[in-house]
Amino acid sequence: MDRRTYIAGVGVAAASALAGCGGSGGGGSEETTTLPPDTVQCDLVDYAFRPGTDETLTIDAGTTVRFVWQTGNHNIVVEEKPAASEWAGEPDIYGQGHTYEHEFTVPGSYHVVCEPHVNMGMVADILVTESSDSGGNDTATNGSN
Ligand SMILES: [Cu+2]
Repeated sequence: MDRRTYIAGVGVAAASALAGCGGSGGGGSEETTTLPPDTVQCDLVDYAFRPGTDETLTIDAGTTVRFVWQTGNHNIVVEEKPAASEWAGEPDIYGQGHTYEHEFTVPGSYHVVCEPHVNMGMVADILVTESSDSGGNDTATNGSN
């Protein structure tokens, strides 16, 4: 009888010990920086748009740009844009960590500035090209003949 009680006790202890080390040994937080489809990221960092300042940010119409304030005290003021575009930018000044997204639907050339840093060259050119699926060989349009 005593021996049976002892064995039962060991069993419980072993089970709880197994449960205790049940987790996978990783613990590394895998940071997902994957952007949604048709989205590109533009960092506002130091005194530049990256990309945009040193090189024109070129995207297809229908692409969303995610602007990320990697440093603080920036805004986005639209100085030039296609006539059909109603994009107003992000004129309020935000601190580090702010994000702002805009889907560019109107093809053409855009020029934006960061007002606090325009004198330091913080400007960007964005070129929106016609979406690649316009004028493609779409067989669906060839229905009846
Ligand atoms: Cu700025």
